[in-house]
Order: sequence, then C-alpha cells, then structure tokens
Amino acid sequence: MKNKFKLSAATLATSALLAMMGATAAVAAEPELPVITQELVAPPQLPPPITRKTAAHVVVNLTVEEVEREIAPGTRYTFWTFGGTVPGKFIRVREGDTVELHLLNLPDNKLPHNIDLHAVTGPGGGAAQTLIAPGNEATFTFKALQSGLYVYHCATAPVGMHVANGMYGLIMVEPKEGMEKVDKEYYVMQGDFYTEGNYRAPGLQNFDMQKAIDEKPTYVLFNGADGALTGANSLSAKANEKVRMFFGVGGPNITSSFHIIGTIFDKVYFEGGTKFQENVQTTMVPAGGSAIVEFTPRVPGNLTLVDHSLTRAFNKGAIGLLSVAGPDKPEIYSKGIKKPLTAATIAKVAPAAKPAAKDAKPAAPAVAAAPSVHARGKAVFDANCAVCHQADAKGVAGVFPPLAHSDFFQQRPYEMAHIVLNGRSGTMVVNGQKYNGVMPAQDLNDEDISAVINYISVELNEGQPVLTPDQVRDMRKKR
Ligand code: HEC
Ligand SMILES: [Cu+2]
Repeated sequence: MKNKFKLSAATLATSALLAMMGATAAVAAEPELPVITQELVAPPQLPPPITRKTAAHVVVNLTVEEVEREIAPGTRYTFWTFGGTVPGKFIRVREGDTVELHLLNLPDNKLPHNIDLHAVTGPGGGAAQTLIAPGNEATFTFKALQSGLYVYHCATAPVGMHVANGMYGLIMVEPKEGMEKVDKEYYVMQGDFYTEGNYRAPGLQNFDMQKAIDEKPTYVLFNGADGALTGANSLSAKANEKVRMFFGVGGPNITSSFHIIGTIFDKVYFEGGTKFQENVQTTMVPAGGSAIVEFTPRVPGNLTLVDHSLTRAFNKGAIGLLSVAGPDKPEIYSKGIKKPLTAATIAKVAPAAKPAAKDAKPAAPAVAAAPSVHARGKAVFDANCAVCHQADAKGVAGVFPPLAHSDFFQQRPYEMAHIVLNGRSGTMVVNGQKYNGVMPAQDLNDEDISAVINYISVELNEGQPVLTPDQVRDMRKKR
C-alpha cells in the first residue's frame, strides 16, 4: 500500500517537473526521497517541529470544505475552508523538501477553488495547476527552496471573496538546521469578515461584497470566529515556558498591529523571514503576510491577544486569551494597592460632583428568552461588562457595583437597559454600599443589550427575562 503510493507520488513529481522544466535530463538527477504524509491538525494546534536532517517528499492532502458554522454566538456564516478550519490546516516542511500537494474539492461544494502558496517559486504559486470544480482533485509538486513562514490562500476569482470567506492558512518551511526548541507552539491567523448584518446580528449572515470593497469589515477575527480563542477556547501556558506563535494575516484587506497585552515578545521573526528583532511590543503584519513571535510569560493570569488597532479588538472581535498558570512573582509583577483619596488630596484636585442621571420609565412585561439568547448575553457580558463589573459579576466594593445579586438591579431590571444605552454617573447605593462612579454608554446593538440584561436578570439575579430587542430600540429612540 505504502509502496504503491510512493510510486504514484514519484510519477506525479516527475510529470510536474517535466512540465516545469521542459526537459527529461534534469529529472533523472532528482534523488529518491523518502515519502512522508503531512499530518493535519486543527488550529490553534499545528504539526510538531521537524527533527529529520535530510530532505523528504512530503504529501499534503488538503480538502476544500464549504461549511456553515458560528462566526459569533448566535450568528452563522458560510465559511470556505482548507481542511474544514479557519485558518486552513498548517503545513510544515523543511527547506529542500519536495511538496506534493493534493487539493480535493468536495462534490457537495458549490464553487471552484484552488491554492496559491507563497512558499512556491513559480508563477501563480500553484493557482493554475490546482483550479478545480467541485468533485475533482488536483495535484502539483514544488520544491520548498527558501525557509520562512508563508501564507497560502485560494486565488479563484473573485479572490477577495474567497479569502474573505476564510480560504487561507500558513506553511512553515523550516530552515535546514531546524528551529530552536520551545515549550509550546500555537497557530493563529487574523482575518476580516464582511456580513450584511451588523456585528453580532443574529441568524445566518450573507457575505457583503460592497463592505469588502469599501474595506469596512463587520468582524476582524482570530481563527475565524468571535471567541475562537477566548473562554473555554483560550490558549494556555505555564509561567517561564517559552511560547512560539505562528501568526499570519489572511486578510483579505486589514493589516494587523499584532500585540499581546501583558508580555513582551522576546523575538519576532518579522514578516515571517529569517531574521529576528528582540524585545518587541507590537508587530505589524500585512495582509498575506506573517510573523513568528516568541515570548515567555513570567507570572500567572491572562495575556490578551489583540489587533492593537483597538476598535477591531473591542468592537469587531480581534481578541484572544492565553491563560498562564504559575506562582505569583511580586518582584516581577505586584498586586498593587488601592485606597480612597484623602480629604487633603480631594481638596487639591477639587472634583465637581456630577448630578445623578435621571432614571426613567415604568417596568415592561416579562418576555421569554431562548437558550441561544442566554449564550449571547453571556458573551456580551464577558466582552463588555466583565472588565469593570468583574468576571464573576461581583464588582469591586466602592468602585464597580455588583451585577450579580444586585438589589439595585432587581428593583428595576427593565430600566437597566437605559444605563447600558446612555451610561450613568453620580451616586447610587447597591446592596447597602455607596458608589459614585461613571459608567460609559456601551456601544451595543439592541439584540445585545436585550440579551445581556436578560442574562443578568435570569442568570445572576434569579429573575425573569425582562426585555426584547424591540423594547431597547424604542428606548434608544426616546433617549
Ligand atoms: C468602564 C467600566 C464599566 C463598564 C465597561 C460597564 N459598567 Fe456598568 N457600571 C459601572 C459603574 C462605575 C457603575 C456605577 C455608576 C454610578 O455610580 O452611577 C455601573 C453601574 C451599572 C448598573 C447599575 C448598578 C448595579 O450594580 O446594578 C448596571 C445594571 C450596569 N452597570 C450594567 C452594565 C452592563 C450590562 C455592562 C456591559 C454591557 C456594563 N455595566 C459595563 C462601570 C462600568
Ligand atoms: Cu476558493
């Protein structure tokens, strides 16, 4: 079985070379290489580092799959993928290897697809050889001449649309001497997505070509989904482990100011090339480009991956977490001290007390909420409220009031949407504790406000769902 495959692989390699060089003599010189089949794993994982010291003939079987799945909690989208995942399956070869790439276009797919690998030396990067309709398989062979981290993507017209639907991945061509040993490796790619509905608008969303042309993405995401690297999907590492991240930008349009909050990159192989820069905070990664970043978390807690063009992170989804386990190291990172200002300090800075915002409107009738709405409410809470009200919703005494078991909330749950819509400042008493803070108005849509308020009511205050998106819309009109 294995021998048979080897034979056919060699035949294919030969015919491709023949086509490329138009000569028979050069082919005979190609030594017999051991045949290896590329292991394919789902991101954020990737195949292990290469340990062999000699060239191989690496067979890569990539299957194009058009799949509908969640792009955000409660929002669905039809992705086009290499291997069923966004980004596509990671390919890992060694400089000098011959790569035999098989592209399969599943019979149930609707469109022709192909692949252009930036690791290829030759016109189109394989695009012409691999352009196939559903129900076909294409094969072509190339030699990985230059080491580096390269993007691959579909190059079928309209190319921007195929890429916008998730058709990109990374191929690492390791240098002959191999890569330095690290403790952990991850695979992350950023991409911009364009849907007809707004960010997190529920239901199945169509691709919006005009938004793509205008370069106004609805989503900017790591690994193809809002939440692909947060919550249960967060990455992890132990303190003092060396972490390497293979990072790429599929685009189609938006470059990344890639940054990890809470660490400094020890090394950045900028632009995916062979040289590195040290002690980097943020690295710029172009669309269709990459970087290898290495860092060493030292203290426990969450590191946050962002596109530091920040509204993409906080309003379009480009956020991920890497949770670090280990003992506290106060000499590196102290817990800090917080205390109320003294009367003397207050006198110096002379704050003008702001009047309390006027609360409004009678209670509305109870409304039912589906389980998916709860998932959405939690997602909205985690992304927008937890930063102040804390992940456990218990708040910080005297600074951020609790949302869990809040008597203030429970008295008028319906009115809390006004606070989210309009913000609030001035004094309030929650569970007997006085607060005099500022809550900024939250830039959320009607569905998200309704979902988060219902989530707080049902899950955090043992109450009922209290309002529908339409009721929020009416409040918004009246504000
Ligand atoms: C930047 C910090 C901040 C963020 C983000 C924030 N809040 Fe608040 N929130 C506050 C502060 C401060 C108060 C108290 C305001 C005052 O003193 O008038 C408050 C008060 C509230 C209250 C009324 C008090 C209570 O505990 O019941 C509710 C309800 C509330 N926030 C909900 C939310 C929701 C829902 C979100 C997310 C969509 C959110 N907040 C995001 C800071 C924040
Ligand atoms: Cu395609």
